Amino acid sequence: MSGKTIFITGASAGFGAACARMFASEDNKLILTARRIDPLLKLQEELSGRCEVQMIPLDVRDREAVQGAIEGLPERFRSIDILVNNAGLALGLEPAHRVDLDDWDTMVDTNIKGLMYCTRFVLPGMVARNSGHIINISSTAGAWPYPGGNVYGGTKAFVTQFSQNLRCDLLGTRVRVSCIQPGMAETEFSKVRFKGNEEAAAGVYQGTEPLTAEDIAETVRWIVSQPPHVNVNTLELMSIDQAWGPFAIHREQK
Ligand code: NDP
Ligand code: 8X3
Repeated sequence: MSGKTIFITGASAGFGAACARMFASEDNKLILTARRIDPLLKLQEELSGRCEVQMIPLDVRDREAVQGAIEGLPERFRSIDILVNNAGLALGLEPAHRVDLDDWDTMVDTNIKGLMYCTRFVLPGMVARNSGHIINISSTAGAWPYPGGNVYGGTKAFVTQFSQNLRCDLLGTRVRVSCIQPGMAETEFSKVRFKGNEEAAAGVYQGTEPLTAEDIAETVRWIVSQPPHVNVNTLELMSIDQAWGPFAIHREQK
C-alpha cells in the first residue's frame, strides 16, 4: 500500500493520529484534519521526514468548511484514494430524560452530519476515477445498546447502516466502503465523554487491557491491503476484557 493520498478526519488524537502514523511512508500523501491545530502541527512535524503531509484545521460540522477543504486541496493532494471518516465523540452517559440536549446536537452534528459531508464531497472524485476506499469508524455502541448510550449509539448505528447503503449506491464501481466497529479503546475518548474528568475517564479502563489506537490503525491497514476485488463490509473488534452482559431485568422490591 504505497503511492496513496489519504484524507483522515480527527487526526489530532487517538485512532486518527495512529492511522496517520501507520500510513506515513515515503510514497503516501497525508491530509490530516481536526479542530485543534497544535497536535496536528506536532504530528505533521513528526511525520514530515516520512511522507508529504498537508494539515488542514477543520471542524467537520461546518459543511461549507468541509467543502472548501476538499475542493480547495492543492492539485497534488486532490485525488483522494482513502478517506478515513474517524472524527467523532461521545458526550455524557446520562439517561435520555436528563441529558443535555446540546450534547445530543453535538454528537449528531459531528458523528452523523460531519461524516456525511466528508463522504459527499470526496465521493465524486472517487467515482470519476473508479477507485477509492472509504473507511468509516462506527462502534460496538452502534450494534449493542447500553445505558446512557442513547444518541451516541444511535449516531454509530447510522454510520454502520450508511456504510452498507453506500455499498449499494456504489455497486458497479471499484470504490470500496468499510465500516469498523471497535469496542472500548483507550484514547482521549473518555476524557471527552466525561468533559475533562480524568478520574472518571481512567475508571473506564481500570484493571483492563483495552484496545489501543494502534490496534485500530492495524485493522485499517489490513482492510485497505485486501486485493481490490475484496470489500470488507463491517468489522467488529473488542478487547479480550470486554463482552456482553445478560438482559437487564427490573424487579419491584416487595
Ligand atoms: P479521541 O477523542 O482520541 O479522538 C477524536 C478525534 O476526533 C480527535 O482528533 C478530535 O479532534 C476529532 N474531532 C472531534 N470532533 C470533531 C469535529 N467537530 N471536527 C473535526 N474533528 C473532530 O477519540 P478516538 O480516537 O477514540 O475516537 C475516534 C473515533 O472512534 C470516534 O468517531 C469515536 O466515536 C470512535 N470510537 C472510539 C472508541 C473508543 O473506545 N475510543 C470505540 C469505538 C469507536 P479535535 O478535538 O482536535 O477536533
Ligand atoms: C466507544 C465504545 O462502548 O464507550 O464507541 O461506546 S463505547
